[in-house]
Amino acid sequence: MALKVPGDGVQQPVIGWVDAVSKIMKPDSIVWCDGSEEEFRSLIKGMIADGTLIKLNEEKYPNCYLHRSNPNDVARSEEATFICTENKDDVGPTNNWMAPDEAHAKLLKLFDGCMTGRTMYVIPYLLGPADSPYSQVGIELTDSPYVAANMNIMTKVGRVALEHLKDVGFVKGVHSIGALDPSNRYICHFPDEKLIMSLNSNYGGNALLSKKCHSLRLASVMGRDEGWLAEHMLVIGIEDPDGTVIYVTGAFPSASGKTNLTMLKPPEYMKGWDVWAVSDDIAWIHLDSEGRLRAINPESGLFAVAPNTSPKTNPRIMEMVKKNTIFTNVALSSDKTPWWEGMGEHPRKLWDWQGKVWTAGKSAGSAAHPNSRFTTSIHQYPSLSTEYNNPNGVPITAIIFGGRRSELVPLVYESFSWEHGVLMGAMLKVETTAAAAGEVGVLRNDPMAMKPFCGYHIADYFNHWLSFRSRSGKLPKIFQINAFRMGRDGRFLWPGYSNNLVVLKWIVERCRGKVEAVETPIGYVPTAASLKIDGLNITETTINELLHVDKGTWMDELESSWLFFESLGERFPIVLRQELSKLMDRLQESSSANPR
Ligand code: SAT
Ligand code: MN
Repeated sequence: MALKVPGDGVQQPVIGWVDAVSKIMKPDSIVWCDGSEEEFRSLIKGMIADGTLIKLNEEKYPNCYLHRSNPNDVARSEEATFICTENKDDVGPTNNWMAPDEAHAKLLKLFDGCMTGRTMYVIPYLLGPADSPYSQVGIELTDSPYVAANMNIMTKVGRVALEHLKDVGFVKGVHSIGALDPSNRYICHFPDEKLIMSLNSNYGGNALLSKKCHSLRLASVMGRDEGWLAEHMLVIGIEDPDGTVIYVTGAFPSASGKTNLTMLKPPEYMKGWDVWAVSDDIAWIHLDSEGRLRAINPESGLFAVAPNTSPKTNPRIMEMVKKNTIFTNVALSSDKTPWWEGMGEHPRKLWDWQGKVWTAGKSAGSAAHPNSRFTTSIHQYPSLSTEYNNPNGVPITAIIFGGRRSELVPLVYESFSWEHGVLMGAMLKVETTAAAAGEVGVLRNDPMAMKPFCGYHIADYFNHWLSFRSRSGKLPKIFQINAFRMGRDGRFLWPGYSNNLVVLKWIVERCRGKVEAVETPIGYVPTAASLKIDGLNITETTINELLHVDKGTWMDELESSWLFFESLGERFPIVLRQELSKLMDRLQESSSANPR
């Protein structure tokens, strides 16, 4: 099939590459995506016609759709994800490795003719503001109209990308649904070629190649080489009652509340405070000429977890997803509205995420898949930061690490230094969630929430973080938070959601030197009084429990981190070894850990 190129403005390297790939994939037709509304509607129309999408209630959820995945394809497939570099040592023990030649040979065979009978969509996308020096272009070739429609929401598709491409190169992404065969599922990254090849999955993190594959795995390697950071972080502006806004980033593992924190609606009792969203998942962070870290959001949309979002826990998100949204693997009520666990009262009649009739108390499992998602434009969010599109990004005053820990980690604490903060991030362990295939609730090392996303040796990544110390005297303060600590009765101690603004307020005030803390062996922990606020319904005993630093369990934690660091071999930075020893000494010297 001869390649037809639309109008002018498509550069020769793009044409040459699309032509070469199409000769292998052999699609019946090729559609160049322009990112228009019209194109989106036509993709949707086609998918409704062939059953890929179900149209939802137009009155209650205008322009909203439901997609049901193949049950074998509902989360990221980490075991099928590879980094392909010449030298195996460069990917480290937290990644799967495959030699580039072997990967190319294997994939060439599998990709051969895989788009026969299908349309190949050419999706030029821009990540980041149109006029930013930090933005990047990628082109994804896919046979999935679901991917094409989602990319239209998640990125800036079309001419805007091709125009940006004039100055720089582009990341190449090739994706095919194939036969959705899990035994031949591959998500391969080739950092040296700026190439991604993904086959046999149609799930977000495996198939929307702009997201984890480009914005994190490949971009993290570019960041290492060029002196910046690509992070699995939210970015928010926190406004105080004086109207001053400071920006913070937060690294939390998948499905641990990043979107909820980004879209937080202040509680009634915190008049004058607000939270402005810049990013809910990914931050590209560069040093500016004055030595400040500045973050941009490469994405234009959200692909976020639905369960537990409700008018009570997060009214702002509920409003946002009521129009122009694609839902994936949620349940469906008889009035064709979406439903998920934690949304509120259970409707009388319901179809589960696979389309089977579901009855509360009788049917097994959950009605919505625990990793069910919604895709929606970030521009629909009413509290989007006015700085969202600032080409220079927003200046970062604090970095927060977080995640799910039912014990050990206090509600919030601050590191003593940049190096100690990097250790805090490196030691991050979290309970696994449904965002990746595999067991849920298992504690695993997830340094900086980047375990599944760092495209190179994690010890080199720690070194890269440490290198910022010598490059700037204005680095952000580093904190860790944990809203998931449980009491002996197995219940969450902290009310979470909008109340998390109390924790953010403490962080803001620490950055301004306005609030006290107790020096403990692990870092600066708030005094109970500094978290007390009229309206926050929690006893002082519970606050103390949330802030408790237990010497014995911390010693166990350090030992297990030590083992993890040992497994990283010689590349593990000596500075972090020293920080860990210092932390051990401080704990050993203390009688009980919280001197209060
Ligand atoms: O499925 S994604 O990888 O896009 C989301 C996540 O797991 O963080
Ligand atoms: Mn994520």
